[in-house]
Amino acid sequence: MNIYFYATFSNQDEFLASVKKKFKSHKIFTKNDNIKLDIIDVALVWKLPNKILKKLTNLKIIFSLGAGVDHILNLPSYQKIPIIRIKDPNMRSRMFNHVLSQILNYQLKLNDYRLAQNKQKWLDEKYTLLNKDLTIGVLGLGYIGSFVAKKLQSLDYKVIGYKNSRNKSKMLFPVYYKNSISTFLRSSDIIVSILPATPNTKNIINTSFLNQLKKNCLLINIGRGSSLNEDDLIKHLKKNKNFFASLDVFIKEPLLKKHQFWKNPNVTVTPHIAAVTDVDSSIDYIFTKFEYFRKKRKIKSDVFINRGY
Ligand code: OXD
Repeated sequence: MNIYFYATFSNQDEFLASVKKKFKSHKIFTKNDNIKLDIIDVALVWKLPNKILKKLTNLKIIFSLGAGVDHILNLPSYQKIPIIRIKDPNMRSRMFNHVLSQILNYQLKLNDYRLAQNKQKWLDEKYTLLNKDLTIGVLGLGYIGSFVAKKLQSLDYKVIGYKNSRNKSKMLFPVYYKNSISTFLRSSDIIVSILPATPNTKNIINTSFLNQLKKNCLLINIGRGSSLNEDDLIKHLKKNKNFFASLDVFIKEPLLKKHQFWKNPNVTVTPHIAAVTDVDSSIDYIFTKFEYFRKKRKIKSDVFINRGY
């Protein structure tokens, strides 16, 4: 089969080399190959430009080289071709590690000591809460969110979840749906948002959402920047000096140099690194799905294309 690879990763050469090794009996093309794009059957992409997608007129399947698929669904030339996104246990373990690091940073007040160190100041010890004293609200309980929630629960945190639609699989912690979001927000000490970018999640974290949170809440966003109204958060931080945010995703990435988040002492900015795409395990995952498709000549999208995730 003819495969097209396009990615914007810093390690994309290494990634491509591994793809070539794994798919050794197939032809792999990139933007550096001067070919007619209508010969391509399968695309492995991260942030593919629309002008390329437009020319992939015989495409049968698209693999997203990340967890999210908004980078495909938002392309004007995308036409309901099955999409398979990476569901990689290594990716969700990394996501969990990132979330835990941000929770502990806040819970143990480690930033205060870091700031004091910058001034060579020996701070008095500060009282810190135990895991069992903290309620963590996980917003979005998909492949990654449900894993993060379960792991946090296994560490004794009180976990609650929020989902838009009722889940068939039973969760071992309370899950709130649709209109019960207020109870979910008011009960949480920490919110972890792992929402995909869809029309329903756009700006969901706005002034009304933030006002329902505790005044000293920590908001962690590792889903998509579009779910947070950044201006509303800036206003909220001005009024609530004990409110904290740890943001890994933004409306515009890279975050603009002049953005107020950079210098806000209550905001931790990380550059969309909560989980890098793991070269080996993600290629193994893609290859298994690819082989299925090659043998059966068809595959079901593992994305709800109409819902956007
Ligand atoms: C993503 C990813 O979808 O990094 O954001 O995989």
